[in-house]
Amino acid sequence: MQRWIIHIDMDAFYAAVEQRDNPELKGKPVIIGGAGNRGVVSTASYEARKFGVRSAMPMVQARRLCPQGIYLFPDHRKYARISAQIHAILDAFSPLVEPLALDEAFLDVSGMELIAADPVAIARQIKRRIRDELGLTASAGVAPNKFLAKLASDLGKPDGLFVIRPGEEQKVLAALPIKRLWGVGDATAAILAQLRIQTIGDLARMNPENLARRLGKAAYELWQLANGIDHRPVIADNDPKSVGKELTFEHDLHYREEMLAHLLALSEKVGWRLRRLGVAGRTITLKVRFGSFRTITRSRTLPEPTCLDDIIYATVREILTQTALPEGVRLLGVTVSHLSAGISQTGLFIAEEQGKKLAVYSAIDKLKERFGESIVRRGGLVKTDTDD
Ligand code: TTP
Ligand code: MG
Repeated sequence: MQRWIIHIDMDAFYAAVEQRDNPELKGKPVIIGGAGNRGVVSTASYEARKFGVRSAMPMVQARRLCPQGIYLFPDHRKYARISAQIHAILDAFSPLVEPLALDEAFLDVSGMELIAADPVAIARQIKRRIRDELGLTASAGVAPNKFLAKLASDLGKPDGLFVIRPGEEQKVLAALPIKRLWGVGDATAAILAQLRIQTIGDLARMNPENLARRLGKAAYELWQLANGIDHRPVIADNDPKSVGKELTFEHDLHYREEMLAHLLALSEKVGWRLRRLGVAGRTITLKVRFGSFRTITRSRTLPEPTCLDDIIYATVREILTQTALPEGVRLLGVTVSHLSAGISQTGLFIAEEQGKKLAVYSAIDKLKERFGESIVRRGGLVKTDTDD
């Protein structure tokens, strides 16, 4: 499956927020930064950048370059609040979102084109929602990996949407200065300059073994980046140890049929949450609390991880069959643990059979997202009182 990563980065973030909240600042050179002699520029509006003002520059220098600029202190609490709103929007587009900073994040949208829009359309939708709901502009980069996606969002700034498709890596990279590679600072750039390497294209053409003699271990990774190769996964920041759901009944249950109906509903909820998080798990646990409050848990570990409702359900059903029920049941719970990440990234650990089903589940999940979790249910399931 083709990997697709989107990198989102807000344009002149702090300055854009202040311009949004104070229309008098629109179209003007706005510089946000610290006070005092040692204060530095946090960011500058694009109008101020025309004067040469840049992030991390001493404020005194900025004032010299742009005396007519409007200088403001940062309002970090406000930016954090808006950052949370941005990330909430991003979370709606992929279960695999890796926040990098207040104003930027990676999204892995691989495979989503099978069920929703293609990656470029997803990027366009994200930009539109950020503009419509927050009144701010973001730049998006769409590419087969993180390095290229981050580069792409920068190449389109401001309000950009820059796409690097597989096969276009060399064309985009070749003429860029070597410092655009991650991990190339002044020291590495100086060594490379001795080898007459100025551009990413120069580096890409080198023999990686020769390079390693000068640069050591880092050489191979740099050479890969220069050739547009980057296997690093997008890592979602919410990294749960387990995903579970339980339900307490108004009246204790005495019939296994009834319990199974509830277990199916719980399995569907757990499966959906796993898929939304982009994870799958190997250990399935059934929890039973009896009328007397005595509680037991029973687990099974599967040969391979799953995020599929019917495998989760089949497992808890089997566990229930082998569990003695000497009294009425007050609560049932289903939990999946021993999680591994990255279904949408690689699909690697999902066996072929599961992979096919995953496509079907993905379509169902889309409906659930649009119409609410209860809309899609299997036939024959009794209505349940859920506790969420
Ligand atoms: P950036 O995304 O690097 O910059 P930006 O959003 O202001 O501008 P653009 O992306 O369009 O080039 O950083 C995001 C915010 O982080 C920025 O608005 C202010 C803050 N910041 C600092 O406080 N100090 C810094 O040195 C940098 C680079 C950013
Ligand atoms: Mg930014």
